[in-house]
Amino acid sequence: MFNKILIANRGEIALRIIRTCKEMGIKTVAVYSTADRESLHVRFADEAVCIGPPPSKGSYLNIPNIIAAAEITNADAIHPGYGFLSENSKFSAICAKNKIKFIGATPEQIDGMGDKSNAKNTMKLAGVPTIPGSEGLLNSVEEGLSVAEKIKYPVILKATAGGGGRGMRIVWKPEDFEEEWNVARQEAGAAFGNDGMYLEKYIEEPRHIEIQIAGDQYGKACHLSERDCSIQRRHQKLLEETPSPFMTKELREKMGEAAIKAALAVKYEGVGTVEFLVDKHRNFYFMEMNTRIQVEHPITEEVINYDLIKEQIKIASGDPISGKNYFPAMHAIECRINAEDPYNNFRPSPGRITNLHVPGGHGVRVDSHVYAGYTIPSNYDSMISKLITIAQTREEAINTMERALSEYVIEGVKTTIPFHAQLMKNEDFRKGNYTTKFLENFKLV
Ligand code: MV4
Repeated sequence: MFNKILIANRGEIALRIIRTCKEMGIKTVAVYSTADRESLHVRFADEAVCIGPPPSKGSYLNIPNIIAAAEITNADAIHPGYGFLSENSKFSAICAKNKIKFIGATPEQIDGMGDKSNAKNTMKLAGVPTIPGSEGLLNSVEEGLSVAEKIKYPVILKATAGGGGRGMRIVWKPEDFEEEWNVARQEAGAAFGNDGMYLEKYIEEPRHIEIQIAGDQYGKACHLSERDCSIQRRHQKLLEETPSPFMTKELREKMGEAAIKAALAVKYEGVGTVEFLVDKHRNFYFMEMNTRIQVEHPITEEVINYDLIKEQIKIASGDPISGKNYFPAMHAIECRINAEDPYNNFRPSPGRITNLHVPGGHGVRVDSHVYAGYTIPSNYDSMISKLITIAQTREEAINTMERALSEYVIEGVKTTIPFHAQLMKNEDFRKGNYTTKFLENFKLV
């Protein structure tokens, strides 16, 4: 097992990782920018090293400074959390070169999944269902038109270097194809330095359902059931829940087996997520694979009673997994409480939290790094906390969430609490009747 882990992140996830390390008897090193001097991750870690100025480029993305911090503190592993360097293949390679264990994927796995057309091809060869479309990248507009003719409109052009909703164009009819193709390629070239495009049938009103997986060094992989992440706004998730209200026992088994195939196909070591699009007929298709711990991991932890960060660290240190699959015994919901104004296009609202009362009681978990008097810097994401409720049934988890949201007091900044409070009362949400289009028609009053 590791002696000391450096956490190359900030905020709630840095705290989350430090907490598990403490329970495992592993020493911790925090790194921080000058904007985070007063942060709890700095105080809770055994040691802390300042790595640069507030902009991420100079600090949380500054590879030489983070490696230097690991060297001077004698850390034998680095946990990257999510975001920042968690899916940076160069960083993964540099850690390996410096004999520091990167708690995440190999450079080959990161690059293999980062190229979306390549990832899709790998999954197709492994027998994971993929969306009908072009075989790899398109070589010309004519080829695109002919594939679109075959699979029928609407179709979607995707940048192979995109992902997470970036670099996509929907094409509804052949007359529009050439124009969309030109715009898409130009945008992808400018944004990613790579204008490779591929084509798929456009799935209308899908659900985003992802499967949590774990794999070890000994060729074993298992799944830990699903999370429904369909409640998103402009590709930003606002609420996640597990089990998915759309799930059936049969679909879970099929999607779970497909996710395990995906993990085995890339010899995945650690915890990861396989994202699927699910259509109204419950056909499911591989979308992307995330080679990191995700923001929404706590809801899975709560319904299967399993510490995913601990598992991640154990796998990285060479422990085998049991290989058995895990199924939800409870229902859990996560609301992302962000410093954003939901009445004003979710505009970021950084600043000082002047007064704070955090909800508690039966079935409530709050993962957060903030305290009364804390200032949310404008340099990073605007998440204040993840409010998670756990209950025997979905209805009870929603009722607990409604109660917890009503107790939550955060003064000094605008938050997404009013949005979630209204969502809990929404009839379609209550019925579990929602897709990725749900928030487009949701009016906050
Ligand atoms: C799609 C799609 C419909 N059809 N692909 C968005 C994120 C990126 N990973 C892929 N995305 C989509 N791909 C086909 N062939 C619809 C989306 C999509 C979406 C997917 C998941 C969650 C929210 C979404 C919002 C808009 C579009």
